Amino acid sequence: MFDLSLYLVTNSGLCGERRLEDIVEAAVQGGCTMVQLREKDLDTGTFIARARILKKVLAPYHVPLIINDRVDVALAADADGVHLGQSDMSIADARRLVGNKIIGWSVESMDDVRRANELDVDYIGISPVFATPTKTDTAQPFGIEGTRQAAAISKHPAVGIGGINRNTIDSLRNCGLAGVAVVSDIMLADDPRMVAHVLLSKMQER
Ligand code: TZP
Ligand code: MG
Repeated sequence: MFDLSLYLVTNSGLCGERRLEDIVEAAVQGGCTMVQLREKDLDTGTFIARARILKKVLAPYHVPLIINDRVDVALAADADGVHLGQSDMSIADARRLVGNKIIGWSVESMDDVRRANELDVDYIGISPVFATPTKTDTAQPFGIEGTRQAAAISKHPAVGIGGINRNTIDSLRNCGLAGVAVVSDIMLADDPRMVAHVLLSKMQER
């Protein structure tokens, strides 16, 4: 099984001078329970190489590595799973390819949540919970009430993403989420370990 409690979604554009793998390792030491490698601009070979580096970093912590968008990269690097969106390959095709690896699926509306209930996914990502500068081409945010409703009708564990940080996380308590996914609050932190620790503690106050 896997633990969605605090799910780091990477953005290498936010690393500055630091190495992605060092931020990821610090975040995991602070308590991140899952990591998604999300790369929108890398060529395939570099994407796979980066996935292998993260896999090695995460192995001693037993934290699963999920690859965004790319089933081929997940298979090549033998990652633990893949996270797909509404315009990626179908879940049925992905399932045929990845076998029993983890498949996550972003849902952008209540209709998507109902569709997900009919699909062989392992978790859904409620996207976005709040509007966020990290990703501006999103659907209409679910908000707190929408997130609660989506989690309630989902038969799969649900993780929220979008605008979730140390300031907003408390508002998601008792929303029925299995966890929260965070990009910028951790990626931009001077001390990603401390920020992850704070976020996880706040999630566990539920
Ligand atoms: N998908 C929906 S919102 C988002 C993604 C990848 C970005 C979330 O970033 P942040 O910085 O945690 O708001
Ligand atoms: Mg995608």
